[in-house]
Amino acid sequence: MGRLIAISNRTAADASARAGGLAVAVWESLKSTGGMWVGWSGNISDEVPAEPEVFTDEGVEFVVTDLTEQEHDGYYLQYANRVIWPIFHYRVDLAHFANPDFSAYAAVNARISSLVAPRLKDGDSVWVHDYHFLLMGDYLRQSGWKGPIGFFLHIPFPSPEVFRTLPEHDTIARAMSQFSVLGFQSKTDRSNFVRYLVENCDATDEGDGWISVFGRRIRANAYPIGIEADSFAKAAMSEVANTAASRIGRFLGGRNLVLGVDRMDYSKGLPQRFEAVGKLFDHFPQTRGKVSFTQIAPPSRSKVEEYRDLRTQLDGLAGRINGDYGDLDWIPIRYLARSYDRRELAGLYRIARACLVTPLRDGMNLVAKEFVMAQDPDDPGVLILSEFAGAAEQLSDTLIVNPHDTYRVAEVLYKALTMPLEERQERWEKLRQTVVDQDISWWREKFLRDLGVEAG
Ligand code: ADQ
Repeated sequence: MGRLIAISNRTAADASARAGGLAVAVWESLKSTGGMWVGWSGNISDEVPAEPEVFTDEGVEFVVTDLTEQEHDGYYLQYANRVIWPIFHYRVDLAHFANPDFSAYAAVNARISSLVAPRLKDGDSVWVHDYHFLLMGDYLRQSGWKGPIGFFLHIPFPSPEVFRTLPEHDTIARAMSQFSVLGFQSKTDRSNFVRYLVENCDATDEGDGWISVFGRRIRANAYPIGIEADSFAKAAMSEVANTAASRIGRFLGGRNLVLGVDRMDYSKGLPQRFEAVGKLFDHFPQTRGKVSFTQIAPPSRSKVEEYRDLRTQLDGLAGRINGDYGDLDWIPIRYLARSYDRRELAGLYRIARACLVTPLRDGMNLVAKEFVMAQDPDDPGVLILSEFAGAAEQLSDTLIVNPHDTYRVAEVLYKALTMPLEERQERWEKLRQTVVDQDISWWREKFLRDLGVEAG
């Protein structure tokens, strides 16, 4: 059996990083094949290191390298996070176009590829992750590697009209066509990619996932990512979860909890969500004093200007809504800009009457699935989910909203808060079944099977 070689911006070289669902899924596949994981060490050094750091843990070989300040800025902060991320999330208005950044992005793709190529052996399969490494297939092919290369995109793939706003769209699409299997989160993302190839590259969609393009046959499919469903359900009943639930319970004093949990990112629709909660109190005055909304959003990418602006905007909105509606003994909106342990989050999900998962665009959104798994079957809360999250394709039995339509979101939130127990249970049971059936192992096995890898 050949090895599996994973490439991602960050690896789980540090055992504590193996806690999340994705890291666990990749780690388990690598362990079962005696594989290798290649990526950025997370450190910055003055010069390009002559050699990567190489070490083995539980039979998995890690190959990680520092980036120089210039590489980190051009590849990671600028091109990946200020060009690809906004455009792939349909925020062309937030993209910063600057040519040298693409060179830095391409150079880091090439450098990581040069660490991988000499270590590949016949029978190996490569699995590249995410938007940081869209060019990796091309560089690996240039090095002479003819074996399978899979690629999974964790974020949306935009419609061809939006993708074409990326000045380097042609180079990127050609490079992506060098992968053997391309995985997308949703059917919509997959069809956007294929439509681009058909319209711009003379590709043919042969059906059953096969595309012929540039004289090659490649596969492109939707593989919606899942969570460790059973383990999350257990986490929600742990001691740590109970403690977190009783702490917030003391604050709520019998009021209903509406919860939001997101990395702080403009794709998550947080200002619109705050507006919708304000409209709930405005148009449904019977909810005043009876409902508290808590948004948990740890800052991310705070070196990027747009993320700092978002924080300021949210502070202003929460302040205004609390000023307008709050009372001596009631805070309508609470905003906690910090991280919580996964078991604590699970406890908060479990006690929430409703969860607002309303991104403007999201590849999948794992919070939606975590919320479902954390519920108490005797009294489940209600998930309100954006139609623009990849998760909406699988979780169509929940309340689906357009996050831009804030008045409607307020109405749907009211509906959730007043939904009879029987309806909540019926909807939840269907959602639970889907999240359990299509969990993280299902996702990994489905992708690796198409790549031709037998991994446990
Ligand atoms: P993200 O954009 O990070 O991931 P998401 O899928 O929601 O979005 O995952 C966030 C994870 O972080 C969840 O597991 C959540 O529990 C955790 N988290 C959020 N807030 C937290 C907090 N305050 N404390 C601790 N943990 C917190 C990208 C894509 C998504 C895609 C995933 C996986 O943008 O669309 O679903 O990758 O492919």
